Amino acid sequence: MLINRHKPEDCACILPSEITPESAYLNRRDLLKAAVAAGLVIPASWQAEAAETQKLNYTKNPGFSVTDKPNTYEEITSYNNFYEFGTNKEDPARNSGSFKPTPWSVKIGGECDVKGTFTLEDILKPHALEERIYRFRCVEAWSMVIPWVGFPLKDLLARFKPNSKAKYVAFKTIVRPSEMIGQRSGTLDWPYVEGLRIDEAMHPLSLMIVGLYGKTLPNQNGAPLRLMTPWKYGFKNIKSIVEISFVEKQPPSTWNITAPSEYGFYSNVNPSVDHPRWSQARERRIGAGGGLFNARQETLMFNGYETQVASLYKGMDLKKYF
Ligand SMILES: Nc1nc2c(c(=O)[nH]1)N[C@H]1C(S)=C(S)[C@@H](COP(=O)(O)O)O[C@H]1N2
Ligand SMILES: [Mo]
Repeated sequence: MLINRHKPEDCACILPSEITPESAYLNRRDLLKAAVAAGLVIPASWQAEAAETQKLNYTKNPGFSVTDKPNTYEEITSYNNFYEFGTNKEDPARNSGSFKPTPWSVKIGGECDVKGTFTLEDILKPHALEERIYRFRCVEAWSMVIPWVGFPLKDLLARFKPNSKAKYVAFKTIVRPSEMIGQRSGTLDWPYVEGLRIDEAMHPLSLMIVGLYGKTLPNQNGAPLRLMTPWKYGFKNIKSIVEISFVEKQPPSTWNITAPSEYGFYSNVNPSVDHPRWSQARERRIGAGGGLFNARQETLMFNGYETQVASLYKGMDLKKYF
């Protein structure tokens, strides 16, 4: 999402001068594993971090899953965009080790009958978790396939009884500069904010995500709660959500307010509408053959979810509402 410096391709090209010795990449979790392997006695405060991700109970939902080969856990958790922890792809894994996703609560408000602040446990309690393997397409023209664990956003939203003025849903990420090094500088206006039209939010593909590969979310992927709308560019999928509100007017979204000519509110994956500085026709699947010239594949309309979501945008000029 770099604004001026790079073509999207460049974001993934590591120059020899940028290669850091492996030891510099070791995060607390890696150190912990190394310590355990070495038979060292680990202080209690560190042991808590060993249990950072926990196993979840869920059922697989093949009807809502693609059959593409999923990316590895390593790929999904080490190549991230989460500017609260830095702007490079490896920063979130490296810098999020001391972020505390528990305890957590989410404030619900706006045009709805049921409002208040709910603990994560309150939020999750009535929902059965499922695994869905979704395609994921970043606006920077790379992609992954990710086995998420979550539950339909519509089931959560319905509990708060939105009223007839609830035309959009707005989301906010936590602001915690003491644990989020990127928030100590003004790369973006914090908090990161996003929004969906209410019918997009209520679409059965829209998920609240709490895990991946059967375990709770690692911090770098948006612990403990993040959004997933697989037909939209990655940046719509706001991480570490602390506020959800129902609103009448189209809410602000971080990349749209940062660079409105480059990132629209809708942000639907669309190979025929180019970003002003690069083509969106193709994408580089992370992990699919290494090197600078690794395989690119065609980007599909609505990221391959066209039959499910095209009706949401009937009659809209998608070049104007990009
Ligand atoms: N709060 C917050 N949410 C965010 C971002 C961010 O910087 N901050 N980056 C977005 C972008 S650009 C992408 S591509 C995805 C990346 O999600 P992943 O790291 O789990 O693959 O998160 C999105 N959600
Ligand atoms: Mo992205």
